[in-house]
Amino acid sequence: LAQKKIWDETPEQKKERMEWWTDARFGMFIHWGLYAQAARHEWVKRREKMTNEDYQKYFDIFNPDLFDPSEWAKKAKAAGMKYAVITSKHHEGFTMFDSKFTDYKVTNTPYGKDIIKEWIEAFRAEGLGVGLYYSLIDWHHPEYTIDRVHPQQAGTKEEYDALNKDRDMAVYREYLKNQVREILTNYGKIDILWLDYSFPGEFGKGRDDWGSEDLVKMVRELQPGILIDDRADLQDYHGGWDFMTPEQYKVDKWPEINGQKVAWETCQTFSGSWGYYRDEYTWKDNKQLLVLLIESVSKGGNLLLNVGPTARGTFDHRADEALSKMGEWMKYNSRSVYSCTQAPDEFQIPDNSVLTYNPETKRLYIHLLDYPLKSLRLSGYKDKIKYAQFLHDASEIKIDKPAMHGARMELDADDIYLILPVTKPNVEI
Ligand code: JFZ
Repeated sequence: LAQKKIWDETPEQKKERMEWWTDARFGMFIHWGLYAQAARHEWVKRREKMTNEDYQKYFDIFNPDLFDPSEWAKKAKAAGMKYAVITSKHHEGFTMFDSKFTDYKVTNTPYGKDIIKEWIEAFRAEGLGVGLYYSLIDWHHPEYTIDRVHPQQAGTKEEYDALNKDRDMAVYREYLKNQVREILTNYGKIDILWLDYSFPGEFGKGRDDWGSEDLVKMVRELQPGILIDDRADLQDYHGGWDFMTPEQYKVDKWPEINGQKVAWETCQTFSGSWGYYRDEYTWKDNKQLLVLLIESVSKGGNLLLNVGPTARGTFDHRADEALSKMGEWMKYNSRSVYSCTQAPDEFQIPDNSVLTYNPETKRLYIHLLDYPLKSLRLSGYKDKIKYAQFLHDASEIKIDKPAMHGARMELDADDIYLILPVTKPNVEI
């Protein structure tokens, strides 16, 4: 079966279009909307079965007086991130940009200004790539057919149909297309479009509900350089998407489709929810976050690490601390991240470590998750390594046989040993 074509491009052209992003490896996700005020998950409206009337209070008082996007951009940059993606509209249906097609928008709240415009200008000014998340799902639009699990709880197919008899997805489809056109027309060059999400099935929604084929064609015409995620249900379309988005779980190996390795980006939260959640205490520690980044790169992928800003427009102190820790590590170790990817198979992975590799410089980076005592055995590395050094201070690491006075250990002729100082250098992980 021939693939349907949305975009004409050779694999080489695609690789070139995506290169800044595959080199970048590390970005910031930002989930921000009215739900930041509830401060208990971006799905709060659904979880607590709130009606539009219940939710209205968040619209009426939205006023993030401390919002300083240039401060956010500086923090992202200091953490080592090269791009960022912000929610221009999440499932709640509220637009953080000025739109001609709705009144349910930031410019009609007490804040009164176009947050997306301010955000894009500030992030661009710091040299970061800019991306816009746009929710396909919409819990506010009057023509969007209510999804099965909803405040009004349609259980059976009949109940579901009855609930939606006066709603017309074709009208919503047009609305969503109009808004995507707005965000890709009014703010200059946009690097990434992050559509979210499809859930095909009897009660589900997918490409036909969103008009994905049409939508993505328009996106490519408006922004030929843009990168699009894979959540509009267009897997089988050439040009329908650019990267896969495994979420909140670890990837075992570089994902493939028909034997071809595909570009991917995992998005991850600090604490579990995406929107600001004041009372959530399941925060990942610094090492876990670093390992997420390193492991992603080691399997050819990117990490999009999420911050959920508060309703006043600031980052939670726990997010600030985590970001600055990442930044400290990146200051010394980013060379093992940027432009790096999975190491060639000829390099066996030592215990408790992760390998990354820069194919241009042909440098191999060994990330020791657990610092070994005195030496590191590299099985089968003989004649493959010319020189070894620590990354944080560029000090030489001798390649030698380990000191084994009186020991009767067999040394494999293909193995080499890195002779390490006893004391672990004072750097993160
Ligand atoms: C979606 C959103 O519902 C969520 O609020 C957040 O924005 C996140 C980034 O994306 O959640 C999803 C979407 C898709 C899957 C899981 C959660 N999925 O395909 O497994």
